[in-house]
Amino acid sequence: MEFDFRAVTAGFVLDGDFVSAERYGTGHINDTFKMYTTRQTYILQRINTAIFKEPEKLMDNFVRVCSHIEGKIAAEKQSNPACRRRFLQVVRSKSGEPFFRDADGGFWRCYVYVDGARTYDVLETPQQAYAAAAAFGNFQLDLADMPGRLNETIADFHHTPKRLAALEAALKADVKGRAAEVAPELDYIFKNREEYSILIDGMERGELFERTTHNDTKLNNVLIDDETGEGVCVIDLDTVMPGLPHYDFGDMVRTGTSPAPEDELDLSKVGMRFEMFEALLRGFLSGAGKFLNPREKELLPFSGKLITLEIGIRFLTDYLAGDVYFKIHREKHNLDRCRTQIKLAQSIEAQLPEMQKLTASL
Ligand code: ADP
Ligand code: GN1
Ligand code: MG
Repeated sequence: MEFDFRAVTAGFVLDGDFVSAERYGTGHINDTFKMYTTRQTYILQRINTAIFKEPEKLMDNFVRVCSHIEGKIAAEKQSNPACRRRFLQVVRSKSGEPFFRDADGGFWRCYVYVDGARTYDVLETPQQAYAAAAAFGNFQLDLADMPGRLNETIADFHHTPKRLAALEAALKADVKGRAAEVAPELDYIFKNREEYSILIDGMERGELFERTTHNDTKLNNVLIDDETGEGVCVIDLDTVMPGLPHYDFGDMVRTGTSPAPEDELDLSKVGMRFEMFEALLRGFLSGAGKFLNPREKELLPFSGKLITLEIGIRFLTDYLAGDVYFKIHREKHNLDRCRTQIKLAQSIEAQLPEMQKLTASL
C-alpha cells in the first residue's frame, strides 16, 4: 500500500520539513517507516488497527510509560543530555494528541529516531544478550512503581491455554485445507499441553504476580548502542500492559538464544545456545532480580520453552487460518516460523535441567 506521507507528516508538529520516508525494520504487525525532515530523523508508524482495536488506549499506555521513565532520569537530564535516548520521545499532532488520524482513518504515531544505536534480529555475542536482557529487566524495574494499571491492548495476549484453543478452532475449521500437512507439528504441540497452564495456575495460586511487562521482548525491540554495546532504549511499546515477568524473559530466550532467524528453513541451524541463555538470565536478573520472588525466578527457564511454543502455536494457527495475522513474505512462511519454534522448544526442553541448575545457583 502506498501512503501520502506529506499529508500524514503535515498532521504532526515536526522539526523541519518533510523530505522522505522509507520502510524500516522487520516487524510483523505495524507499518514502520524511517522518516527524514530537513532537520531531524523520525520513526513513523501506522498502527494495525485490525489487531489493536483501541489505538487511543494503546497510545495512552505509550505516553504513560515514556513519561514515567523520563521522570526517573529527570535529575540526570541536566548534566547528561544523552540520557534522552533512553526513552521514546513521542511527537504530538497539531491538535495536541500523541497520534494522528489520516483522511482514510489510518492511525499514525511518530517519535524521534535514536541515533547511534541499532537492533539485531539475531544476537551475535553473549555481551549483546546481557545488554539486551538488562535493558528489559530494568524496564520492568522502572515500571514497577508506575501508578495505576495500564490498558490491556490485546486481551489474553499470553494466555497459552487460550492460544491452544484458538489453534484447535483453526484446525477444526481448516479453511485452507492445510491441516493434514501439519500433523508432526500438532503432535508436539499437543504432547506438551499439560504445561501450558503452569504460569496461569501459578498466578491463580498467588505464587506469581502480575506486573507491568513489555510482552513482546523480541530482541529486535531493544536498541543497542553502536559504541558502548549497552542497551539504550526499549521500543515497540504496543503490548506494554499487565503481565508476568516470565512472558518477557521467555520471549528473550525464544529470540536471543538461537543462532538462526525466526523463519530459518534449515532446522539443523536452530537450537538454544547455553552461553546465550546464561547471559540473558544474568542480564535480566541484574534489573528484575530486585523484585522477583524465588518461585518466580525458578520458573524463568521454563518460560523460555513455554513462550517459544506459544508463539509456535500462534504461527501455526495463522497458517491454518490462511495467514491473516502475521505479515508473510513467502509461501508457508508461518509454517516455517512454527517449525523453528518447535525445534527451538525441543532444544530448550533437552537443556532445561541445566538451565534450572544455573538459575538456582545465581
Ligand atoms: P514493528 O512493530 O515494526 O516491529 P518497531 O517499533 O519495533 O516496530 O520498529 C521497527 C524497527 O525500527 C526496530 O526494530 C528498530 O530497528 C527501528 N526503530 C524503532 N524505533 C526506533 C527509534 N526510536 N530509533 C531508532 N530506531 C528505531
Ligand atoms: C509480532 O510486531 P512484532 O513483529 O514485534 C507479535 C508478537 C510475536 C512476534 C513474533 C502484537 O511482533 O507477539 O511474538 O510478532 N506482536 C503482536 O515474531 O502480535
Ligand atoms: Mg518490533
